[in-house]
Amino acid sequence: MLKLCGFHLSNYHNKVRLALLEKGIAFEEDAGCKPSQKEEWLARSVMGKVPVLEYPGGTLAESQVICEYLEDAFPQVPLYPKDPVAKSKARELITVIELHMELVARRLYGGVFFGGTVPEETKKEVERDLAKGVRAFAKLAKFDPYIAGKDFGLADCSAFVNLPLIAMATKLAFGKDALEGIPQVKPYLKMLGDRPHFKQVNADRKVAAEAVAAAAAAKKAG
Ligand SMILES: N[C@@H](CCC(=O)N[C@@H](CS)C(=O)NCC(=O)O)C(=O)O
Repeated sequence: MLKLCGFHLSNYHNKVRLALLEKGIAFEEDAGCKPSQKEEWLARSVMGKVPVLEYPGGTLAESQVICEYLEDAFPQVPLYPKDPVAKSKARELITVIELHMELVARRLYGGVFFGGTVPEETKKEVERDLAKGVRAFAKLAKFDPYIAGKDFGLADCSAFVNLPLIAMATKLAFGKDALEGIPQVKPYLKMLGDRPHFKQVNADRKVAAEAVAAAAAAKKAG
């Protein structure tokens, strides 16, 4: 049986969890795994990150690699279009969201979500680089009604976990949501949020966020 290891606050864990649920694949979950550079975790996750998928005989890291594996191994419910060009366009969209938007905005998270500060230089770099990612996203996103076109798919799993984080982090860092110029984003996320599996993953994320906030408050109170 496959096992997804990570935690419910992780956007990348949640992306894979959504793909597993939407594809109807039976899996176990260990939502108590944390990133670590210790040998013990590195033996399971090559970069020490989460998520990791355990399969009989080994582990696989990197959420997109895991999702591609799931597509190949469980083709019954596809999350990519059949047409090679449409499939590549969906992948292009995922790359823009994750590499050119989320990974860029991630440089703000320590400061805006975890009580640190974001150096002015970093803010400037993020603003500059994120503008390019957002421009590319605006060109590629279809909202028809799904992000890559008429059919629901993996690009929607990625968009759902990443766009709200990017919006929230930029609002906190710059006083302006980097996605506010794309008015379709909010209704689109709301539509996805009504899907039962998305509802479940979001509810679990909220519970995890509340637990982290409560632990931080308890630590502060001494
Ligand atoms: N490219 C990786 C990113 C995963 C990632 O950044 N996970 C975060 C948690 S959401 C993590 O493990 N961070 C700790 C670290 O980067 O060392 C993927 O798609 O799986």
